[in-house]
Amino acid sequence: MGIFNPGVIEMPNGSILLLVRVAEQPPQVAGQVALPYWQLGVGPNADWQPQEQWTWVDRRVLQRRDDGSVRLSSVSHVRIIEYAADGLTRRGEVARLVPQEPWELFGVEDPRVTDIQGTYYLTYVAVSPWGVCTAWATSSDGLHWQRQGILFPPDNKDVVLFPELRDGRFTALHRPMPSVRWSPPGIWISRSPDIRYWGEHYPVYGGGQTDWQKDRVGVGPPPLRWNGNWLVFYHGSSRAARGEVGTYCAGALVLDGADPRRVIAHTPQPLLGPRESFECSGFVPNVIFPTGCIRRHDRFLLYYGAADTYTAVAELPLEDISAALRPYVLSREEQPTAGCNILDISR
Ligand code: MAN
Repeated sequence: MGIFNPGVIEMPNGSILLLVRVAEQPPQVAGQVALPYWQLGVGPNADWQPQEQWTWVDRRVLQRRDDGSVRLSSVSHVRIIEYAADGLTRRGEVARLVPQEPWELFGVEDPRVTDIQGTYYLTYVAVSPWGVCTAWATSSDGLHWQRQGILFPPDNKDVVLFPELRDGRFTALHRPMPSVRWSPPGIWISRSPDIRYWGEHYPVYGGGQTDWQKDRVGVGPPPLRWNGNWLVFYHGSSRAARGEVGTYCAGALVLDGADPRRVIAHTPQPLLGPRESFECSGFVPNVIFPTGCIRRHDRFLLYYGAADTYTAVAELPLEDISAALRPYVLSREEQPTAGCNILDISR
């Protein structure tokens, strides 16, 4: 169905590894819905159930009528593809990560990789009857991964680790998704002395006041150093009619280097919105979902999923990002719910 939302590693020898999400859908059978899962140790499989018992939430998600439980319409695994140092010339597949744990039964999705002191830390979405968790794995070479279990319990995704420890602590940005909508799902920060036990939770950014990011926001690639502060590329989605997904665009935040809970600057307009045909049509049209980034002198290569179908890359000159950034003027107390319209809390 698609190959998208890539995590990126720049190897010491200069080559680039893309960890891409491969999504598959089972064949449709008339009068039935196909509910895919990964048969552990075997491969992708599906349950077929009577169509009248299920309804579509959107193209990605089905909901059971009697108890409201949900299933995905596709099941994903990760393939690791090696590219030349230009980040564009494909050499070939070098490894795979397929579901193997009970919390990965409905797929592994949206890998992000952070290099921390010479170890690669992979955070990825693990979907199962337990819900949408973020799990993690480590590697010294980007090819062989040791699974480490669940990092954040459901529902939580868009989890990235900072590449540096601060006061001896790991820092993560993540996006909890409570089922009760006090405000649109926003980006939080947490710290850990050992990456296993997390605390010091604090909301960072709730989508600002602009329409393109009013439905939800989530971090893309790991934070990058930016003039002593942190540059964070993220996605924001607009509110959509029921049954539709909305438009996903990429923006950037600058977080305070001394206190990354504080947003210093943001991009009121998207840096990158769907425009090309491969971004505007596909399994989920109008999606730009950044997940990896490497720096090349005066520009970034931003890797992203396009329309939940393709893997794409955009060159962003540093000066264009500088020009798009504006001071973030909301007080810290206002930030978490900045995307929430208090008169419209029905969603
Ligand atoms: C969710 C996830 C992503 C996906 C976007 C857009 O955030 O399922 O993997 O790319 O939606 O559909």
